[in-house]
Amino acid sequence: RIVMIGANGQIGSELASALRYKFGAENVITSDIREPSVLKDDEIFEIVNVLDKPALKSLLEKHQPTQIYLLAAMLSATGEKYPQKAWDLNINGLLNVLDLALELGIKKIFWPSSIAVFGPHSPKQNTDQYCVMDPVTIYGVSKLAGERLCEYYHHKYDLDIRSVRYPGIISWKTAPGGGTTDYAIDIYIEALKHGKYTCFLSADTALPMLYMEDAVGGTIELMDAPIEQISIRSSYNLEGLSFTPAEIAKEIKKILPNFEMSYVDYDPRQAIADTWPASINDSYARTDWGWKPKFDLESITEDMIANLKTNI
Ligand code: VAH
Repeated sequence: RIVMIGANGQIGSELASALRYKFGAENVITSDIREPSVLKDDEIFEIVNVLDKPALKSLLEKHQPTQIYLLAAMLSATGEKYPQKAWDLNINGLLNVLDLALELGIKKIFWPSSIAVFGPHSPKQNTDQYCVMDPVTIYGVSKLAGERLCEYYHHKYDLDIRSVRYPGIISWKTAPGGGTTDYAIDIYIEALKHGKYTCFLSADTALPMLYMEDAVGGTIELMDAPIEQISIRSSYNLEGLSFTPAEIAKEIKKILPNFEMSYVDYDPRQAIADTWPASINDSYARTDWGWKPKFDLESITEDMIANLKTNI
């Protein structure tokens, strides 16, 4: 049985659907700080704040999960507006989960890190699993510290915590949550609604990205892998593809020929994106548990536009 914390977010909501499909809705208890906008009859949801340790403990004691998925976090751009809150949620939320898992004997945990753990002195291209990491956002700092905590709790207490460094995630089902990579979602919505988009990152800003279907599939592959195959206990590098705003605009124009792209003069998110890698070396994930993304920019663009058309 699974308890997922932060189930209303961009990744949590789609990961929860996939887990319900795989294990049955009765075995997936989702939670967040407020009710989800949609909840089907067979879906189980409870309101809990991951920072309220007693409340979290009673949720876990009530449902007796064998696995916890912790998706609650404050992302990069929002984190720069409220750095103390971002640190508190991202780190103390993780510590509450780790310590309660120990106390209640819950062995298996999924916790996402991010390519935001890399910084200005990390290699820019094909960034390695192990390299200099000097994150400049509080989000990246909290995810790097979180990785260290996860590795420590694994080696000290034998907790089976598994993690991936998600790149920018592209999806159409839920609105993005305050990230620097959100332009790669907004652009499709704006292209369909208004035929144009003013991008907050410069045309040549290449970033590592991943389509939601690949992100969810990869996460479940990681969690399903036999424990002896897991060699990374900080967090696995993961990439679907890398592209620039100019490249995604070109791909959209193949389907919407009248689409017009323009760029803002400056946006604070550019300063964040400039410290992140352009592409990631995810060879450990490929070797250890068979990671292989399915979507490229062409199939992402087709899928996004087809689905958004029916949902806008
Ligand atoms: C963000 N979408 O932009 C998240 C992610 C690598 C980017 O961590 O903050």
